[in-house]
Amino acid sequence: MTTLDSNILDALAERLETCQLEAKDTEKITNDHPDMDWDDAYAIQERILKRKLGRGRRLAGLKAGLTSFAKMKQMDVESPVFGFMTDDYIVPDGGECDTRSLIHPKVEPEIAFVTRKSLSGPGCHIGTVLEATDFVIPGIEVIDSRYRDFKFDLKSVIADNTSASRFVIGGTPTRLDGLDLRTVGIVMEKNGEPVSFGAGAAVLGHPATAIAMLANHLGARGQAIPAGTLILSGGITEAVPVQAGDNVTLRVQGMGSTSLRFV
Ligand code: OOG
Ligand code: MG
Repeated sequence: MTTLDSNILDALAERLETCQLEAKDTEKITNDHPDMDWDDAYAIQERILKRKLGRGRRLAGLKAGLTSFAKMKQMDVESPVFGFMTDDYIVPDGGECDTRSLIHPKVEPEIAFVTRKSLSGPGCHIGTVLEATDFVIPGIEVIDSRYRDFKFDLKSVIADNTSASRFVIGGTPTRLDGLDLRTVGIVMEKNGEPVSFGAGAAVLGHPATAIAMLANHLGARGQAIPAGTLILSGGITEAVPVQAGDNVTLRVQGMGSTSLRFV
């Protein structure tokens, strides 16, 4: 049950989406609404999605965030969050990302899943996810909190669609048969220098756990993850700030690489 009035939820969605569209920051919304609850936060996020779909945008994927201890520690929060990406967030592999449309972008190395069967909760677990996965592929998420100095609490960041702003996937779509995602290594490079290192297990012990948590989260709302959905499973390491001129490449063991350039 939401606690905020429907007009207030609409106004907060408009405020946050306008910040995104105009690349301007704002104070975290819990400053004005300290008693808002989780349902309010997700209701605001859902209204942002409705605004975009109403303008003809298409859903491009779903995401889990704050799924690694490195990320939770970096952002000083303690549990995963879920969000969405629309088609205008897609950067082609090797393509450009215009920093003028962003506030203070950071990049995260992630493993993206694509499902071949629908996943629903409650009761979804890593086994269900592995069985329903078509392939995994390297992905770099560009996050860009609409909150001043990237400072927020969990409810504020959920309402702000978990800072989602752009993403790129590329490399080799890889089947899970015989692949242990826990020990798959990753290296992210900025301008040719390695800046982040990690392995799949950094994400909740196994990145598929993040997908199961998303299915269970949606299940509690009467929704499911459809077959053919792209899902970002969450940053393996801390996010790294970027600016115009930066080139970022993510290499994932056995899965090739994906990259983008900031202009
Ligand atoms: C929230 C989004 C975090 C991830 O992969 O952990 C996220 C943030 O840190 O701004 O996308
Ligand atoms: Mg992320």
